[in-house]
Amino acid sequence: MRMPHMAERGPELPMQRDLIDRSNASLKARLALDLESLRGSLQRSGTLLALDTTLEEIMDRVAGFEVVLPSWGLGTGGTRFGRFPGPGEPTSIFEKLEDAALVQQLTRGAGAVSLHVPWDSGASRALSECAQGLGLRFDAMNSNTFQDQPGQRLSYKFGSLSHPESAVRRQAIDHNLEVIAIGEAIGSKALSVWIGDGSDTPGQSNFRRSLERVADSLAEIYKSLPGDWKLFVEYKPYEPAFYSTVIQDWGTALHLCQGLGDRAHVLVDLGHHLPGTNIEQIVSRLIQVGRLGGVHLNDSKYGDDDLTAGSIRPFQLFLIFCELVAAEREARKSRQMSSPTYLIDQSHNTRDPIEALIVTVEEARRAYAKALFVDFERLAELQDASDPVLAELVLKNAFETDVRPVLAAVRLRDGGAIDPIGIFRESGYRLAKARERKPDWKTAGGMV
Ligand code: AFD
Ligand code: MN
Ligand code: MN
Repeated sequence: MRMPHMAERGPELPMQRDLIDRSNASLKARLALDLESLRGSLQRSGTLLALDTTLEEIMDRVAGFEVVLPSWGLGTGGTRFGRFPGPGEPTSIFEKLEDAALVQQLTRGAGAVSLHVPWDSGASRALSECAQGLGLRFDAMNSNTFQDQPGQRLSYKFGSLSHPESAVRRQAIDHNLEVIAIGEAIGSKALSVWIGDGSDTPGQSNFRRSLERVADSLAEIYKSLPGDWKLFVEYKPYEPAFYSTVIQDWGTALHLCQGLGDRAHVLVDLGHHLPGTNIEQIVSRLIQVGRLGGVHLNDSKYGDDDLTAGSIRPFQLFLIFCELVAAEREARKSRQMSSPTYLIDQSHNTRDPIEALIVTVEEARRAYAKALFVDFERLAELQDASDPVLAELVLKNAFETDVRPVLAAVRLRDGGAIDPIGIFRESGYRLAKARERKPDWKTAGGMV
């Protein structure tokens, strides 16, 4: 008998509750011991006392830390050489939401999804209902003017928002307005703009004219932004353009945002930096000028922007979160900073996307939790006393705290899984989906 399609039978949570409960029951006792041993070691070292906090308070903060799942990260991505989709991958936005809900059910740290238009097209009313039923909400919307779509009137080959011809710019602007309209219908509150505009050879385009044109195009979009929306401007040093990118770095993105208005913010994609860049300092600068809108989590070894967050440079990820946590602390006092959006932006080429996302939610929370163990007051004293050795140790001590029991205990407390990957494998979810879902070789992934 054919299983009714998700869109037909209405949403229900994808993972059976008793499977999660059974697995948790078998691991609970060990987790409790691990948590107590961490508490003991934090008490012996005086860490909790110095931070004037409790493990429970730390757990509450971690529970409040959520990442947004990218719709394009739920299918197998690809490289410019090809894509190797696996059986049971989502073939529609509804099925992507189902998979996202599974990640959320197991991790309890990923209650929102970010859509990419036109990769994710579909009836918005049905979409809202489906998301609501699954306990998900929609975060920032992404427009796409870095590809030509079938039947598109004018090509983006030589640019979109910066194109020398006004008709092409108009088309790209209109697309962004359409994305805002879709977002409004489903409760989103932000538009993320990333453009591939740039040049492949010196002389191909005029640096200043291109930037002016992007500024003008963005101003048109900003004018139509609903009052309670934000505009995120993302930068990238190269690719797909290999000589120059129009919005190539945070300076250019900041310049654009400052020209637009208060609701324009810079989006920092961790992989969009040249090797060796001090990203934590960039994050700090943007916080300082009140323009950090969000972070796209991923990692990079060479010039890529799609490896799992924290997989290559976990210490750097931790340092970035230190800046964010420090700012959060200060903002709590002054009630200033609105928290940035934390979104995963990875392409999963050889791993199961659900597993890769589960691991990434954990990585992001791990870096955040470790940053909560930094004694910022002590750090400030050591900085003022010009004591680099002890200052570094304050950071290293926090970084070396094994927060795994905290993360697992938070998941357990919130109804998630102590061992999400184990349960996912045991459930045979993919296999079941492979029978139910029709393979679609064209399903968009993160090919960019
Ligand atoms: C690509 C870009 C950029 C953007 C994403 C979604 O490199 O990171 O955020 O597509 O548009 O990965
Ligand atoms: Mn990105
Ligand atoms: Mn990217």
